[in-house]
Amino acid sequence: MDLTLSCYRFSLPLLNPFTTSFGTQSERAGYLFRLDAGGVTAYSECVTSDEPYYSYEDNQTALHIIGSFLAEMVWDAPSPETFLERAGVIKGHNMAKAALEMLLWEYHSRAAGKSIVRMMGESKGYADAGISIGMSDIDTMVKAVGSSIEKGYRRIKVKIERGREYGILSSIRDHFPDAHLSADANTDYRLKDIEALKRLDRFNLEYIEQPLAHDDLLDHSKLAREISTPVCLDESITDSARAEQAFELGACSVINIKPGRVAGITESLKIASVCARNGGHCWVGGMLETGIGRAYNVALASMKDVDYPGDTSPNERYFSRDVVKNPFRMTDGRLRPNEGPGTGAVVDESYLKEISAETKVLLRRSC
Ligand code: OSB
Ligand code: MG
Repeated sequence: MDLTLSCYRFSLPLLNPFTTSFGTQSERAGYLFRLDAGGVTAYSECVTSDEPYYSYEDNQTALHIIGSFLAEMVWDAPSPETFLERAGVIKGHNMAKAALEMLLWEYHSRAAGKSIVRMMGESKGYADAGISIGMSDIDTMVKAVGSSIEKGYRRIKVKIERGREYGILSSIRDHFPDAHLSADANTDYRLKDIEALKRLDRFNLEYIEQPLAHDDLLDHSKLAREISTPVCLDESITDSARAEQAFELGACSVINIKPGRVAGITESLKIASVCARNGGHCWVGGMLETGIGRAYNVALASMKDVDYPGDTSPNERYFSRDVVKNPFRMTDGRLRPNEGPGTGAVVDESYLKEISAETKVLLRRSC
């Protein structure tokens, strides 16, 4: 069997710039991966971006780790489990690992003629859709919340930052007293800011996402005891062991699962069951993925243990034209995962070439 692993360096402009407490993103630029073996083709997406602001990984570190270490570990198209055992020798770099782990999930489900959803486990058959709204002036944010509610999104999350949290959330609450609302701080606060966070209790948020440092559990557990708003962790949860520790400490009651952040689908599924076992809740987040990464996220978000609406919005929210020919549509605030085989994403190969500055073969083997 001949095997080829290749990557595309792509960029796609976002319809609207996306502002979080760590900066503004106006395009999605990164790497897509393709595996060809035994007549089967699979695609995946690495969720890193050009800057190491969300986490320490960025596009360059991911390509370095993949090109220099991980690529050779997929020479025989191993199962995701076997790949993770091999990759375990490398500390961290979960986004780089996830790009290949997910590629192997898709490869094996395509080879078996099954959908990735069926390979993952028991599905609800749909994913409840929420939206993540970036920061801008208050009027624009209030309008964005209003139009998202009209479109049928089941949960509205807004980005906040130190000093702007009260203004943003009080205006939104004034206009939409009953909205299912949450706020994502992307690590902008510390325990010394606790008074500002306590003042948010009056807004009846579903949860506040990652208020404190990216690698912290202990201070979150102290915060969670002092505020009535439930705490949701994103950046801090890097694997299922950390998820167990978070529940043991009382650091959170909700987890935002991003397959990229936790080295892929295998660990994402484990985290979902950790949440269920501990009486917590979870949902699937996003990293502004193209239709390739989105197809994995929607499949995961449809799993039975994923019980809250996620950030998995339909493709049209992000790009005027996506790299897939079959974008997700939202009906009644829900997306249906593709039927497959694999993720079911139908990649528009000529458009993918158009948006790619470079294509590179990382591994070619006969086995
Ligand atoms: O913290 O969830 C986050 C986007 C980039 C980096 C971090 C985050 C996000 C989002 C967007 O909130 C979620 C999405 O719509 O894909
Ligand atoms: Mg987040």
